[in-house]
Amino acid sequence: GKPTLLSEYRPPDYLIEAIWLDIVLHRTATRVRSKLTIRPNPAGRPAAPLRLDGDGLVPHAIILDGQALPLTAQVVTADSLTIADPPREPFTLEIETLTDPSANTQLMGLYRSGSAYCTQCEAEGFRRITYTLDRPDVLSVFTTRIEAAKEDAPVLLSNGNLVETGACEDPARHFAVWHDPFPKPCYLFALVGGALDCLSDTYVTGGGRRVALGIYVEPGKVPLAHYAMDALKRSMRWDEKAFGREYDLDIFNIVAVSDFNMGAMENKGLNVFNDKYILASPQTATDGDYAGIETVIAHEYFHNWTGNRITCRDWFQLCLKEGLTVYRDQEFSSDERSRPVKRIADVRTLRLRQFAEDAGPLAHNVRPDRYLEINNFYTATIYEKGAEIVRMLRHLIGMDAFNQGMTLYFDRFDGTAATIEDFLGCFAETSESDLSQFMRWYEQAGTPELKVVSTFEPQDASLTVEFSQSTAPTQGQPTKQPLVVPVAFGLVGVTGTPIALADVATEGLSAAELRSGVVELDGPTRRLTFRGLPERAIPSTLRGFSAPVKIATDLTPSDLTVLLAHDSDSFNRWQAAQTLATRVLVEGTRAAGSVQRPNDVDPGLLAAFAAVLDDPHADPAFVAQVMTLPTEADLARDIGQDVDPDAIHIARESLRGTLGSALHDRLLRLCQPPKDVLPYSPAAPDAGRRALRNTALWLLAGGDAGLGQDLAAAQFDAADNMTDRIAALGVLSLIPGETREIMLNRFQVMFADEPLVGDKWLSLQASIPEAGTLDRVERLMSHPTFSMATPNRIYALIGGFSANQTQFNRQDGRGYDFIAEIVMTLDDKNPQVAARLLNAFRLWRTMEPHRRTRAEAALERIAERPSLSADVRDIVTRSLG
Ligand code: DPP
Ligand code: ZN
Repeated sequence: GKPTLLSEYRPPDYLIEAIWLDIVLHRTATRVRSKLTIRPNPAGRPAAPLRLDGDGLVPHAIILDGQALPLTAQVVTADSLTIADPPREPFTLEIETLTDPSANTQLMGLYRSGSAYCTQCEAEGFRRITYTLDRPDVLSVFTTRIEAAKEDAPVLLSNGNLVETGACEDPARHFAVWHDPFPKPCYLFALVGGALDCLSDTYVTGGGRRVALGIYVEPGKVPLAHYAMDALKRSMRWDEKAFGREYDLDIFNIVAVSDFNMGAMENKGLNVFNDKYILASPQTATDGDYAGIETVIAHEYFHNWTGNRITCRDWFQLCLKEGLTVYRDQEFSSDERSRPVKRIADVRTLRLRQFAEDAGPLAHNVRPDRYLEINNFYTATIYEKGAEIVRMLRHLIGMDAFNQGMTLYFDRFDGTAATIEDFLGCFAETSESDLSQFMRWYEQAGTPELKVVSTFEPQDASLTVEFSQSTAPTQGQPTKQPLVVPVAFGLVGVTGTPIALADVATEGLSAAELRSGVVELDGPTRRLTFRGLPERAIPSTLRGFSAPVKIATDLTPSDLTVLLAHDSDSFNRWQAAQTLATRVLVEGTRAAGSVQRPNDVDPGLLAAFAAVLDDPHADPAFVAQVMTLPTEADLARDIGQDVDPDAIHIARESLRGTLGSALHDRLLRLCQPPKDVLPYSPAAPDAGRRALRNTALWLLAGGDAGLGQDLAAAQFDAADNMTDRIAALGVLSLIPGETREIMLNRFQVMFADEPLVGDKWLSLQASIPEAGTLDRVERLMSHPTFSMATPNRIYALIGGFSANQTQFNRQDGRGYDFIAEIVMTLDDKNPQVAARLLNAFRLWRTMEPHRRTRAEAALERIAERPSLSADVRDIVTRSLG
């Protein structure tokens, strides 16, 4: 195919003011009649032909202003409907098509999930329902009539407000009419039909609007939707308080479906969710699952303003709604939970997913300038890095100008399809600053590296700090420009005393920077000097992770230990621990698996970890984060070339063992069951205590597998919640032998009727870092728990395996071959999920030569396949490029 280019954007030649849909649901033959009112767009080309998008459609009738058109190939194909010489005045087009939702395995457009009908239209799924101008800058008012057999679909839902329901002439059939008064692009259309139960509630907005809330689930699952409902109401309240945004319809519905490619979808007034982000009980969901539900509920709800009321002009602007909405959901969760711990978790995710993307051939701009398949751009770069850009903006212009800018954006662009330039323009205005250089964050791929070199002169007690930035080339972008990097900065005395910047003589800092503590680096280098310091000072750089950059500091282990113990910025305390551990692990990897004894690890590091464990005032969730070692994937990315995943694994297991032994008594105390047994609550403080206990168990088991096994087995049996149970099983899964298999079986039997718990069971086994895992995964593919038709099952087992660093990257290449085979098999049925799995190869070039050759061969095999979807073709081509 030909790429779509940002530079070739043109306004549409025609606008569709209204779309009436009349949809008669049938499992294999759903009839879709649409009536479009179309008029020439004054901003478009006059008298241009009208070309509507379709995708695999079967047309039955086309009527232009009451006149039937011949269904010739010049007029209509499965993929387009063309009117060569349309009327110059407004006109109507009526179209009838027939579609088979049961045969729709791509899960785009109208499809079946379980016994329900549902839709997914973002990005280009509406054209699989009927012919339309399928682009986000065409906004239409939708009215949707749905008809079905009462037995087949007692519940009929669409966007907006319910205006009519009734029985049909045939008393076994009924209908519902929904009207959405807000013009919207068709990617926000949704329809659901089926036998669903509903959890109902009401919400009254600050302005007094009564909103009927409904969460629709499979029959019998209403008790599992209460947490989601609670999260929804808290999100609605928060958006009023934080951004002054109220909900705007009388109804807000959410439907949970079990077959869904992505996490969830923000369709106007009718969100459709992957049920994994709705259903939860203490017995089946972990603390992480609850946090995920809260986040995704908030995210989709917040889209009502950032995405729906203000949408994107074109798909290049995807980060306009996604980055901003991730920023908003992160802020929400920070307010609802612990802000420092949330920040650490978000940065972990950013590094694991986005830095990895940036480090390989799939690196792309936060605002791409070309795409072959837009589905492949729902990435960590668009979402997570997009959110970081919004946060940087806040750091740079300050909270007040930022909030004013958001308000201006909402006021000015409500009801429109906007661009990144529109968005940034609002902040340039409210901050009276020039953001043109800042714009580079959207236009330049790759993770910048920030180097910090500091020199202390004891004679005059002065400290000089030199910053420099550089960004390595990425595919298609050989040279990089300097970015505007907000560096939140402070000083910590070598004895741990905080040193306020205002209290020392400084050179090179503006008054505003002194006030805010945010240093703006906009050139390749910058130098700051501090004089008259009370003692040697250690720079604390990039506090709160104020910019999405890699940081290289010259801090010594003892400097880092001071920061870990004393920095007033929690993020940098955690970062100090990570840096210390990463250094030990990278060195250990270099020693290629020479097993370290406990005394090989710097005693300073052990003492620092011990001190964190001993701190009676520390938040357990924070301590758990400090004690959690960098992942094998993080280390592989940091090492960046000639990676040997086995050596990384050995080094990390060795450090786990060292810490487990050296901190044995402390960890054992933390592993004791809590004294007062209170009912489970997913709230942050309780979750934090569980996280610490489970991290301690993991470390302890690294030092003493026998003790670890006993403790984990006891915890598994005693657990009244999934968090503790799956954590125990996770520890057991790392200890080969009979006990592990017995416990895995027991778990499976306990939760045989819970597909979402089955996913945990599958992915846990797929992550076992042992040579037998691939055979195990292949066996599990024929276990009744697994199904190649359900994305969640595939993500759990196959995705779980591809994230397994040592086993996906097996030296014999079998891991690569296995994933390649699955990608090719799946591609015929569900190209989106196949393309996602293929992302596992994103860092193949950083592997050592032997593995690199194997990975390349597997990719070549996919590329040579004659019939590939656009999705997989795009990823495989870029990966090899
Ligand atoms: N727009 C969705 C979301 O990110 C993805 N389909 O919420
Ligand atoms: Zn989103």
